[in-house]
Amino acid sequence: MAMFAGMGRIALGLLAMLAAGATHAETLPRYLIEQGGVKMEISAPRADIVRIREGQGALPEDASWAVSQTVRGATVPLDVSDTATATTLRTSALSITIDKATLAVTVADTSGRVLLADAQAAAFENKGFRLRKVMPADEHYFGLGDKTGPLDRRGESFALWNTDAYGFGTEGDPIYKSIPYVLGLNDNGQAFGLFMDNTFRSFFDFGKTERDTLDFGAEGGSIDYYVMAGPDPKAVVEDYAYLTGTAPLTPEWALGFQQSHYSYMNEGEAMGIADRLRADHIPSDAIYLDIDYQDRNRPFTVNTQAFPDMAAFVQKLKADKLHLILITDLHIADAPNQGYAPYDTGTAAGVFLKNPDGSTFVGPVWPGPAVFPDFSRPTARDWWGQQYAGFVKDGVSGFWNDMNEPAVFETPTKTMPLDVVHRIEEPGFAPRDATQAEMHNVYGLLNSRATYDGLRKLSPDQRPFVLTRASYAGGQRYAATWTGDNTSSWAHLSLSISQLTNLGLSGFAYAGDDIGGFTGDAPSPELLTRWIEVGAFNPIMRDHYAKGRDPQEVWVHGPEQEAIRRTYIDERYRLMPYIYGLAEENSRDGLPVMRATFLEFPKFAAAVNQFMLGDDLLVAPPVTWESPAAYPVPLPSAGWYDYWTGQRLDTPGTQETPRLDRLPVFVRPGAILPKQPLVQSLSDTPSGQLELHVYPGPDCHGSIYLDDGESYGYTKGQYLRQSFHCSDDGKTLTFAFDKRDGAYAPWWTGFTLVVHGWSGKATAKMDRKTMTAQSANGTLTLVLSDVVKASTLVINRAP
Ligand code: MIG
Repeated sequence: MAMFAGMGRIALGLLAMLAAGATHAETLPRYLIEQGGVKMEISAPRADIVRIREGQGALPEDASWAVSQTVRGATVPLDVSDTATATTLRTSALSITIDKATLAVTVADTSGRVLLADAQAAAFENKGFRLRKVMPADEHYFGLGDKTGPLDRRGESFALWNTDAYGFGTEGDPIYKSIPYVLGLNDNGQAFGLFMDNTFRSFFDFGKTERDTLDFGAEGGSIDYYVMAGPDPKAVVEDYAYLTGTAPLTPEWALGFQQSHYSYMNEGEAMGIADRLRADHIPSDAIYLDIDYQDRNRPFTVNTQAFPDMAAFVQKLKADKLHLILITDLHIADAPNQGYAPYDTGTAAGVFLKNPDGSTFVGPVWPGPAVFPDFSRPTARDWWGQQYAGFVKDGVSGFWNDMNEPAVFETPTKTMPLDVVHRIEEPGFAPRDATQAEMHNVYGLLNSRATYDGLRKLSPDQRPFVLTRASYAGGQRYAATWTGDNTSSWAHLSLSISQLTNLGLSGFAYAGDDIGGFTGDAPSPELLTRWIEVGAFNPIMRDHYAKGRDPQEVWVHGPEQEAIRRTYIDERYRLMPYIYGLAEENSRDGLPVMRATFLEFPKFAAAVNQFMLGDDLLVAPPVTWESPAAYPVPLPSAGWYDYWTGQRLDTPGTQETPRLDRLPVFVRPGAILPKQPLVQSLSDTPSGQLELHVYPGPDCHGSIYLDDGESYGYTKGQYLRQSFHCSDDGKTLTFAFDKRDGAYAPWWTGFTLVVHGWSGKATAKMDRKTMTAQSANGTLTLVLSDVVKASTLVINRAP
């Protein structure tokens, strides 16, 4: 196989043609076949991922906004074998069979499980195409980002066309993002992945229109898709992360509680919110300013009547240990000769999108007539990045990219005409003009990419925080996201759970929704309380709401509701070592922070609304929020623990009677959860002991990850990582500390082990030291000094 590695395309094509006619096995890096004017190329960037490209007359351009050139260029050898009617290509994990007459493809794994099979060969229609795949009766479908509807997409159909979907319904479609990636899961818990890398308006139809057919396609562009083998769902998520990348590690403060409103109108109002958060002891880390901080809604300006000194305001917030996040929309006011620098410098640099006749496209948005940067050009992205220089200098910590579908007012399409001209200057692509029809769905991703890259340049040692509304596959590399303008209703609270878990499966580990709801009437006390409870276990936790309605900060419904809400926010802050550890894990393997239960337990039939935070916590909200009736909570096995009481459950499920102050959360037997003392802001260094909560059970493990939470020191050894394991034979619990890794110094004085499900006395021994300990309320507490070396603690249950 090595001999093919350096060969050019033409030689490969020739070899492939030879291979196609040969009866003996051969090995090729890419397989090419042509039939009836259709050219098809099959390659495997990795043994468990196959890429299929097809075009009429010619193969499509080998280019992508989602998948890097390195990944697209990678090939593992394909073993080719032939029969009279079909060719089969094999990697160590996959087998791909192509019908020579029709080019219909069947992808199977080496066990013979069919992952995805053509019901019909690809059809080229108008300027686009359509693929029809067999949809097995026991297959369920997930992914597609934050599309509405139930978690499982089976029986639904979706259009992918980024849309400003203000007040979208629980079945509303299309909404803000286009992530053409699907995870299939069968009743045996086996999964596969499918990613169609196409930015044109596209669709996925999961047997809604055509029974038992998974139908997908696009209005333009070419056929370029990947099938991933799994076989378990986590492996598919990791495959997709390999293709499209992972989210870079967030600044830790962005995992704290964030308060936002459209809009806090002036400094006094915003400081009032900051001060109240502190006075009421609501742990929190960020405040947002929405469009009204600007001068006449012009991006990168400040209304100095309302905010006389942004740098000074940032310092005041900093004294309250809060970060400031500013909205920065991409619609630059069309304001020539007015001294509006973004317009003047952008025009001078020629960065704005054009009409087909070469004039600049102008469309009305918040500032009135506006022009739009052409983010597919590096010069435009650099120019955009520089716009942040002033705010970064002022000390602003994060930026919010809204309206980047892009939204345009006063037009029924809610966006710009399809013939607006973008210019592609990107490695892999031929330098060329492209229409809005091609670029629309990737525009939001490119906007957030420009923001992220700009911030990286402006403050090289600060991890950026960017929040985007629109995006495309791979957008997780640049920004966190939220689900847009939801409604203050129970149905939307439930919807948030399926949206955020599907976003997590689709690469976006950092996702949140407007807690309490954005549109409609302000939430009832119960609705806001429940939403905050659930939000405490979401990756991003932001309370945000629209103009012209009653406020919905944590305190608005009086002390009783506020106390419940505070309990949940407090708990999130105590759990921050666990949550931050999940974020760090995500940066390496792409596993989301908030998880569909099947990611951990592929055969477990979870109830609606159940979800997991990492691999240890299972959150089980009521299925119907307002009903006082008891509801069943299925659990993956017996032995799970109630998070709040620490009590071990002997059955693989329980009943819950809804109580407003209780959001049921359960802990995996075998979990070791790190928790820290409560702080009011993540800028505060906790003091005291790090708690390790041990929940004895099988596969007992946990870990801690720590760094300074904001810089890139961790890439140069300034981190702390340590794993823990335990085993329990009923008499003795053995707790093992692995050797600590990394140079970052911990804040804690030592570890406090809290072992749950314990009764009676215990003697414990570590190194040569013996201690006795007493349990209370079912937990055994052991206060230790810091443990840096590999060590074993043996805890004997006293007879
Ligand atoms: O047309 O900036 O989704 O979060 O508060 C509305 C004002 C524009 C839509 C965002 C919302 C934000 C609002 N924006």
